[in-house]
Amino acid sequence: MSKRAAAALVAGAMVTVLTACGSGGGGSAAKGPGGKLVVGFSQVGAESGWRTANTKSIQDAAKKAGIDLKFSDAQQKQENQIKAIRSFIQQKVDVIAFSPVVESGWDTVLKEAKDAHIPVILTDRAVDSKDESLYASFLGSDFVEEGKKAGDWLVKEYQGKSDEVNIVQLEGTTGSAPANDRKSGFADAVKGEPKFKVVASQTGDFTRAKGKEVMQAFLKSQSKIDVLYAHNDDMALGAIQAIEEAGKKPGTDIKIVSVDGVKDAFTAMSQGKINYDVECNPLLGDQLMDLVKKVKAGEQVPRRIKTEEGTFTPEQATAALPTRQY
Ligand code: GYE
Repeated sequence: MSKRAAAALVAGAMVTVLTACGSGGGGSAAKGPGGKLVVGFSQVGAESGWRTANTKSIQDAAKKAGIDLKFSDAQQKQENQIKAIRSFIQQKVDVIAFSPVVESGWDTVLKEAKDAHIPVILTDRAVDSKDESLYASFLGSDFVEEGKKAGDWLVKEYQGKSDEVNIVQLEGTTGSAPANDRKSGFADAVKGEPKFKVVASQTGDFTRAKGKEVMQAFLKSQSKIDVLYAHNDDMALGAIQAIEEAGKKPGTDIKIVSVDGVKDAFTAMSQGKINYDVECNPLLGDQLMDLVKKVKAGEQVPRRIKTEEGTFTPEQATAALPTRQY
């Protein structure tokens, strides 16, 4: 890089710092009891084991960091999240954090927060807003990468075999970042081999009940299913019940690859019912509280912070089970 380009970059970074100061230093925010920082957090809901672990992590971390957390559960509805954010703005919280249930439709309310000089941090899921000044940072997983890891496993599992592989897919919440990205990452990984056919794909809304219901329908409508790809463990666990009730063996008659890596899925893996699990780490609380403090102090923070995560075979899951936190 030339010296001039480097200087331009530094200047750009400084503008970002100044902007962050401007939006973070609202100044008039009402302090919580004992002068604590007040954070409004809008959670997606309580749809999965992953979500429960994520909520606990955020609540515990806030307590530990001495932050007054105003927690709101949106019950998987965008309108509830928009209402919660508006109420946080009215209450003049110091920082707003939220995990957007879907990717689109946030610009108006984010602009309202910006106009009120309240910085916003996205956690877990992203928004598709073009205007990057609407939020300070996004902390969460790379969902495309997760989908790719699931697809890469399948490619290896069926290496050297030429028969058609019929795949059914249980998608996450329609329009959500993890559903969109896990679908595209997976499709990308298997697209080089025409033997892989996604014969049915439908949303199970990231829940066990819906996962079971949709799998029951797949089992009725599809004459041959070789593989289930579930966008999260709860849907995979629901589907396992449907497969067993249909008199088939999950993990053997139908191979299962899933995402999250929650304890219940590891138990199912130790029983041979799930063949591969891609980890998605819900324990974002400490990192989030750290970010909140920095943003409020007007410090420069990275625009994107990715969570580190791995993958699990049944043997690895069985070994990890006794110490798994979620
Ligand atoms: O995979 C799923 C949850 O956004 C990463 O949401 C999260 C997803 C997670 O309901 O279990």
